Amino acid sequence: MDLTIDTARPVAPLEHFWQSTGFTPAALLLDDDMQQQLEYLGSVPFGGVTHVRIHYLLELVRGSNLYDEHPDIDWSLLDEGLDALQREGLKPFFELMGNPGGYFDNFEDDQQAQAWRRFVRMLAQHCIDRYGREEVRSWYFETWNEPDVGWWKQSNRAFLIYYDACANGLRDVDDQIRFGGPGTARHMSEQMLGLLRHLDSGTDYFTGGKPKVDFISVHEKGAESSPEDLNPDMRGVVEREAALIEHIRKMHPSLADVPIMNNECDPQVGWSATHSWRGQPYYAGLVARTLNDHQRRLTDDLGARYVLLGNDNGFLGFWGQRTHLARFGSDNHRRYRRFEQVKKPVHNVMTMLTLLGDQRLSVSGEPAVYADLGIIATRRGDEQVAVLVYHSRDQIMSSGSEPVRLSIENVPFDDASIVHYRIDEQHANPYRLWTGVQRPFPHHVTPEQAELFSRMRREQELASLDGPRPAQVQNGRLELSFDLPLPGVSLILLTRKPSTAPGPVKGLRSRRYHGCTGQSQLMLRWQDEGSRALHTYEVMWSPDQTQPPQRINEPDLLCTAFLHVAGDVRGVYRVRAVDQWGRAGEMSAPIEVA
Ligand code: 8U8
Repeated sequence: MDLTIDTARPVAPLEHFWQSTGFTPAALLLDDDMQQQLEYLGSVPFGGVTHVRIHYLLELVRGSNLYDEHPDIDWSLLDEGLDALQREGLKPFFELMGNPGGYFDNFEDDQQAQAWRRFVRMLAQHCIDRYGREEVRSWYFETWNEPDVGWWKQSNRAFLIYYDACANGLRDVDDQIRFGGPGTARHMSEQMLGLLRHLDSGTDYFTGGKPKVDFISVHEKGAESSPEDLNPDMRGVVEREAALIEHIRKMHPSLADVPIMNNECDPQVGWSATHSWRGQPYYAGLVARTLNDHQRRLTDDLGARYVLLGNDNGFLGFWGQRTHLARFGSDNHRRYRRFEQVKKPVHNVMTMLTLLGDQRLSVSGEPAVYADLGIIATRRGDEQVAVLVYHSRDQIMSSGSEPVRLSIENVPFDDASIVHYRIDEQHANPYRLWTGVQRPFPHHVTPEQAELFSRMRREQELASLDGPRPAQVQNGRLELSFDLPLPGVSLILLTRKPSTAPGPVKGLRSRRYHGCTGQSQLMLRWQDEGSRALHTYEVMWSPDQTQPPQRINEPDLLCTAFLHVAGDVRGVYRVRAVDQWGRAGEMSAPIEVA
């Protein structure tokens, strides 16, 4: 593949529309292992994971007298769950799903419809009081999950009344809160078509006017649920979404400009079934390719307002399950609060993607949409050029390698540094270490495996294949050649040297967790320093304030989290940022762990 990128020719803004994940049920938000996962999700820099879509959030709400004008509502568990997200800078993608107090089983009953609207109004007001109006406007609110496959127990008519009750409850408080649906599971199901008719030509149950809608959501996945590793059909996913977009334009032109999303865009239905590719680079490659195919086919070709693509992969589970991290330890979350978690390649690809710029660049030689090889070439102002190249195929057992030649032209700076990050079988792939040993069952991690976990954690960070080093930019032109294995994802960053060293690291905090290997664990989290010229964070430790600090993170870190695992984790911790020229920023204020 021979590609020429013209840095001087931005073709369109690049929205980072993929920064979302999801899981179920909401009660997991209260558990240590989910909270540790949230720390990792929140540590992806620059908001690389922003929205978390969660079923049954309203099951965390307890209430009585919900048919009354002034019901008694206890928000405390919901608050605890949403606080856990907000602590990590994450936002709920809030499905209005659940049955608080058990009052709601038929929205065709007017008393229940009115009560639901009132309840949603109180919920919106409560969220604004607690998190602020601007913050809540940056969330999404959505209907019940997949009302077409059994999550919804009421009639289709009741669903539309429920829809209007949600919309009006939110609008009663703030018209700028974003609301949509229906998040249906089956292609063009009656529940999707019925909602489109309602939004286009129906009347709002409460106002008699036009129903409110801020987005239309759908779920399209690549393969059905099966204990087998079916080869996913991600092209089919995009084409079915295209068919929905065409249907809306043809049948409901008044809705043609409503933003659209697939907020469960998973390669295979059935998050908990074991498909070992989910722990491997194959899945990371599919995510990169699928979002680029969405961008090209739906945004570029069809001109759709495509606003969000979510992988529903924020569950807790093992290598083969649909999760960001492999979790080891007892399945009984509540009783045995000891666990280990290791990052998967699909987590790290979110870090690669967040490093992309905000303008897409013109590329010549780009393969057609749906090709195995693809590129997303971007820049960010005059500071950075970021180019992602993937090699991915909808076929689980396939391998090989392709030569890639990049010619980057009109680079707007000379004093550039270059760094090449890579995910493939040999890079950022801790699963290969797991399979290389006589391995324990996930539920029976023992102290003998401490060494294995420390090796997997050395491997779990996004690592550089080449650089950072000075780039040979000549007359604004840089040539680069490499082989890209299948599956594989490369990210090349060309960065202008900032005039100053990184700023100080702020907001350092820590939390203890209990692992399974007998070692102590301390999670350190800090705020993003904000520099796109970052090479690594350095986590510094000393036994006390009088001793010189030493770096304890072996791998370089682009993320703002580090789990310190050691016999003892007492002492003084600090963190600083180091840029690609080796310049260190000011150390954070220390925290002392007794
Ligand atoms: C197609 C389909 C049929 C059905 O009976 O139930 C479904 C349930 C179907 C598709 C999706 C589904 O649930 C969603 O998908 C899950 C999964 O494991 O793939 C989860 O990711 C989601 O939380 C759930 O909304």
